[in-house]
Amino acid sequence: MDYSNIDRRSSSNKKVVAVVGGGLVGALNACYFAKRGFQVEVFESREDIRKAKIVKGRSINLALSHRGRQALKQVGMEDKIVSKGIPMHARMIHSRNGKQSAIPYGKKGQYILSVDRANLNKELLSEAETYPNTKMNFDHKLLDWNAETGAMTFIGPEGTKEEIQADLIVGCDGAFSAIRKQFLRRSRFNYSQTYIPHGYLELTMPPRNGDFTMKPNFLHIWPRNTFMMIALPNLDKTFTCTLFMPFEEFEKLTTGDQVIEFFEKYFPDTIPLIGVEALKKDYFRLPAQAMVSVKCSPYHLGNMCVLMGDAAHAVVPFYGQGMNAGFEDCLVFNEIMDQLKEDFSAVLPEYSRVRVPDDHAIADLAMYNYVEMRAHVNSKWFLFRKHVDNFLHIIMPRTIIPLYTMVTFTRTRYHEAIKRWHWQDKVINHGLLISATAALLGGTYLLVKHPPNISQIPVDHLWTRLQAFKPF
Ligand code: FAD
Ligand code: EGU
Repeated sequence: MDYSNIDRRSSSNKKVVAVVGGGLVGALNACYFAKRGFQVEVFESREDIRKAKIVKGRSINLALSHRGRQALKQVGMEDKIVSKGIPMHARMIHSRNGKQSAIPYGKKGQYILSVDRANLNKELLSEAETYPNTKMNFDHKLLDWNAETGAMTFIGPEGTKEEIQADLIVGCDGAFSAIRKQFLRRSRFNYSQTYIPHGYLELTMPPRNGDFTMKPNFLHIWPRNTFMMIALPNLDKTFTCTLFMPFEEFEKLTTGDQVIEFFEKYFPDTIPLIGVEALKKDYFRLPAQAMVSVKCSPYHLGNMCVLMGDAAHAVVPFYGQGMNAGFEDCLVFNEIMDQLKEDFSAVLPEYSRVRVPDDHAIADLAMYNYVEMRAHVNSKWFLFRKHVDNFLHIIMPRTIIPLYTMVTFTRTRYHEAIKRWHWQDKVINHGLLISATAALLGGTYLLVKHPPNISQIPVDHLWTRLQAFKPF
């Protein structure tokens, strides 16, 4: 086998950064390191998606919110991405009887964006390539690397092995990270992964007469406890629906007719919008996909390697934060690079110290929301909870801020958001306790002050009633 040995370390005065994985986080990271003047090499196992005919991704569109936008802004990409996103100002809750209710995300300027994953990835790769100090290596799959020497082994386009060295390895190779494998062999590295019993399946709602079939500027939700569907709009006026349900339920539906029967029961309003024949076909196009939650720590290995994005923290998608958190990783790392003057031996441990608690917090929140939605969130409950949250926020705007608001529309550190949420719960419970006590005391006072005249009820009447009461 042809074995090329290329040491790409510090040939010039700037260090070489190898970004492994050219997905969303890898491509954004390439921009960050290139902007700082490093020699950036991106290694991506797939072919260049800008040239690919069929793009098989994990989901077609994603919700982009404040954290992700801030990270894009830092490399000058916010406007470009936002201009191709579709604002979603509210959720649209679909009840089983077909009733729809909108619940705004916040005030007028508070909206999230539906963005196309493939387009976002392409734009970020092209942006990274505008820097002369970036080199893209597609069709390069990392096989393994040596944590002692830092040497990485890739399988190149012709099936040849290439060994490559860099000054810093940035592992952005997703939930099943090959870079992370070497971390697992180290002492004092913590790792856990959990597959949830649910899978997901994507279905497309085509346009009708050249227009959207549902209102476009909403995140459409069909909450049905263990079954749930979500739909996000696309620029081509389609919606991508994502059906979440337990794998064992997916397995029960084996024929087109069973699928229609199932949809008639749970999502009847979507059948004419997807189309009976399309639904029967689309449903079986791909098997349901699994969802995994991965937590680990630390995120660095010596002064040589660091993990970001799903490679560091795969989260279940029930907060719409996976990519946003991954993008914020890049932003936080960049802030620390400024503070510690690009000294990797100081930056890497500091990044782990700062970022682990926050990424673990969003992993926990997403899992908590999954459990919560599955346990008792139908459309009535969802509407009720959001109204209560919004009401409390309106009467105490500075004291009570809904959790999703802190997560989605601020850069409040995720772990601080959880703390504040617990604190708010206490405030609300104290408020309820005080109200209840006040009601009790007030009631007692009124009873003492104005005692009701019991003698008005005739005693013999009571006696007859008691005698007539025969429990057996
Ligand atoms: P990936 O996107 O997985 O990219 C990893 C890249 O590394 C890929 O290009 C892969 O080909 C490459 N790679 C892998 N192994 C190797 C190797 N050995 N050598 C070289 N390259 C390699 N997040 C949100 O913020 N909002 C949402 O609305 C949202 N919705 C979601 C819905 C669903 C159904 C799912 C499953 C996820 C959702 N997410 C969402 C999460 C989001 O998809 C991920 O967090 C995001 O894609 C992570 O980006 P990444 O670059 O870290 O990993
Ligand atoms: C799941 C899959 C509504 C895209 C969480 C809300 C999601 C997304 C919510 C997917 C829900 C759930 C929030 C946003 C967003 C809500 C959020 C979830 C985008 C708490 C493409 N979630 N998602 N919460 O508040 O903060 O609207 O696949 F149904 S965006 Cl599960 Cl804000």
